Amino acid sequence: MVDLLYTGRNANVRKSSMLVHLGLGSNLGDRHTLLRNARSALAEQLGEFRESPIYESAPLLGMDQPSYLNQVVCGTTTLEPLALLRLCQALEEQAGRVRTERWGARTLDIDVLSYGEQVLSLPELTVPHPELPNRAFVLLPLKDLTPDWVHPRTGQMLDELWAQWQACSAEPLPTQVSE
Ligand code: A4P
Ligand code: MG
Repeated sequence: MVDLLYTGRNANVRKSSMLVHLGLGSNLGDRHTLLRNARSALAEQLGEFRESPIYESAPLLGMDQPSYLNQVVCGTTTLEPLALLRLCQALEEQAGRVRTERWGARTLDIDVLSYGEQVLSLPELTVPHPELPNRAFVLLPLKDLTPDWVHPRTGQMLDELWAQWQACSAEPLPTQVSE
């Protein structure tokens, strides 16, 4: 269980709750089970928890790695941004993630995609996730979950970001897969 550390009245907790989006990715091990376990753990931590369909895609830049499953989940939280990041990292650890190189294959990656309408640029955390507009495996599930979401820094709607991705990206299109 990854909880308790992140609850209670302390500096990690805010008074009002925020809608957050988290991007899940896995390309090592039993990918579906790893995503399912992460979803159940996050469903315990977030209010009004919702999950997108799962998408499969080749690694970015044609890297020599197994293909990825990706999914976006959303929900409300009173955790402060860095406490939310630490929760994500604790779940990555729990899934046996070993960091060898940046962008290396991983059992579980959980990126903080959005934190309410906040724009944050901290040493450990950039929100919205800077690569969000460049990734179909994030944009498509985001559109499935919250089609009216607006990027708080650029003011762009998801349809606009998606049109931009389609016009500019040479990456292969992810396909929706069932569990
Ligand atoms: N960090 C800063 N901002 C954030 C944020 N918004 N969310 C810092 C999460 N972490 C954030 O991350 C490195 C550092 O980023 C952390 O210490 C944190 O303080 P990491 O998870 O340790 O390493 P990483 O995942 O290898 O790096 P990064 O930059 O997060 O890579 P990405 O963005 O996860 O991309 N292809 C497909 N098809 N699907 C994928 O999911 N993912 C990647 C990795 C490459 N290719 C892929 C996919
Ligand atoms: Mg990451």
